[in-house]
Amino acid sequence: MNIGIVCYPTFGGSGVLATELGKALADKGHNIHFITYQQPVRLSGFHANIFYHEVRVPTYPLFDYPPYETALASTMVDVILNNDVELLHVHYAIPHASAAFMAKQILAKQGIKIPVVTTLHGTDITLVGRDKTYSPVVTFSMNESDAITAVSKNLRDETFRNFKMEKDIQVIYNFVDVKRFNRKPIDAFKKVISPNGEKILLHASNFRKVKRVDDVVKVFVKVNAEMPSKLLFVGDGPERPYIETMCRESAAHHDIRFLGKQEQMEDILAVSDLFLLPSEYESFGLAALEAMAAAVPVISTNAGGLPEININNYSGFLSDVGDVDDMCKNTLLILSDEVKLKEFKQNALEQAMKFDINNIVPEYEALYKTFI
Ligand code: GMT
Repeated sequence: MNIGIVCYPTFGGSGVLATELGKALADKGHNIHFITYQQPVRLSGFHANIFYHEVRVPTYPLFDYPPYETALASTMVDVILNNDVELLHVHYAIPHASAAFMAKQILAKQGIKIPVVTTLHGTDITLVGRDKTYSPVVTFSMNESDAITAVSKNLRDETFRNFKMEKDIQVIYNFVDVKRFNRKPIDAFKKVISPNGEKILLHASNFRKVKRVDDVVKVFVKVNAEMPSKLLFVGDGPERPYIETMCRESAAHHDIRFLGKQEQMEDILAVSDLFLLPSEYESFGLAALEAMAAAVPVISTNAGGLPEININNYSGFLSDVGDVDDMCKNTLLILSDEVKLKEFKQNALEQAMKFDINNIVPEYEALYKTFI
């Protein structure tokens, strides 16, 4: 098949998932055309079946806001016409679904029918998309898609609750390549981070308010007072300066490191003992799944789709949003007992296997085949 994939090229979960999907489909022999404004971060190296088409948004003195959506729709039309693309798969509704609708209409005038699959990822529905500034366009363009998928049951339900849907929504979960994430730790790296064998806790996100990164710090400060431990932060975003200040002023500041944006997550996960994700909401929690694939148990909230992935008292623990004491108690429970830690690590890996790339990608292929 010849598939066009539209996504955000950044470190966000939707872009990561879309890129990994494209790579997996290309490995299976499909031709994949990425249409984005920048090379996606997880797309590197050469692949015979992968093509990258950059959306250029020319500036003009009149434009305070260059019309990205118009440039995107025009690029979609151009790529489809010149590469025999048979289906467009857009990730994150805003503005990709409405741009796809526009492209579809332009092509229909030329007698070309292009099916559009829209995958909802989370904040496009639960935060931004619900805002009345965007809601009418998001509702319309979702309903005009030929198929809609959501990354968890919770996100599907949230979409039905918040939008006037005229179409069914298929749940296709996020996935992970377990083989890639289940790595041996690099001893030298571990030694640098925890020279005396301290337990390593990890948080990775885009440091937005919805992630409640301050709760990570609160949990760690309590844990650190009870046991020798280190905290690693991966990622960057608007809350980071505030979080860095909070860390500096805490009693645990010597045991906290900010690694910034990282591409080799698997190497960092391989040396980690526990992953913290205290989000206010997660449609799925791809970062938690990647941790579990590296046999790292997860301490998370029970918000959104997280209970569909992280199983309480099995692959980790779930707490109410903001219940820092409970998260601390659960962290200590896992980390202070080597037998328990080993058991949780094994469980986390087993749980991740249910979402392995080889189980989930065929679901997308089957969906495409209903249109092509
Ligand atoms: O995690 C983020 O904030 C980025 C965001 C995105 O849209 O890029 O991620 C969302 O999509 C991921 C992939 O489907 C999900 O695993 C994340 O849970 C979801 N984030 C939220 O719902 C906050």
